[in-house]
Amino acid sequence: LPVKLYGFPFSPNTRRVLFMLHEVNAPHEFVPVDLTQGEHRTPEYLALNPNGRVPCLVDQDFILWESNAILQYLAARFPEHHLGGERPRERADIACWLFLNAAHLGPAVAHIFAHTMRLPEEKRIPALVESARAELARCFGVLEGKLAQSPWLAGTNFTIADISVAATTSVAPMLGIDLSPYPSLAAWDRRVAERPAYRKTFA
Ligand SMILES: N[C@@H](CCC(=O)N[C@@H](CS)C(=O)NCC(=O)O)C(=O)O
Repeated sequence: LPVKLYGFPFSPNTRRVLFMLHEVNAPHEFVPVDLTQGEHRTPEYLALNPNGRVPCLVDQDFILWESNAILQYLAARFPEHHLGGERPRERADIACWLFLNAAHLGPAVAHIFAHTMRLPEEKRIPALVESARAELARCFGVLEGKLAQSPWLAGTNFTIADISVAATTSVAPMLGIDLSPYPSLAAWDRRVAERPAYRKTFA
């Protein structure tokens, strides 16, 4: 049976999971949740994801939210694609990038988006944008350091670490964020974007 992905097409957190579903060729059904209409706050949706955010994955009787947890689940469910790491240290390295993304990079991007585009002008807080930009620059420096040494975040193999972080960096152009001061990161971003699964996701 196909898995169901509840999500909003323009959300990077949703796209992270769509990218993964395409990578592993998982039969899936996309169920749109329109954030602009508050569909993520309906009782029906909150019964699936009490945290009221997208995405949410439903695999028959199993419900899972938090996009990075979903990536780990799909990597384990489709092990033949080797996207979740094999050995304990490789898995731990991958988790490190997933957490960096969930805790630092993703929220910084979300703050910039909210306080430059999404919120009405009177609710925007410029100081938040400034600190989010500083946080993003710091994280980009960390990513640059790693990607100057290896082609992918977890080393020699493309993994869910790359899928996760690339979904976040994909919104950089829309937010006017330039990756070119980070040449290895920019080259990695282009490398990820050449993957057929990425093209399907971001078409
Ligand atoms: N850490 C969560 C973040 C999910 C998230 O914040 N999703 C946004 C869309 S990109 C959302 O649902 N926003 C609706 C809201 O905050 O009300 C994940 O990785 O799944």
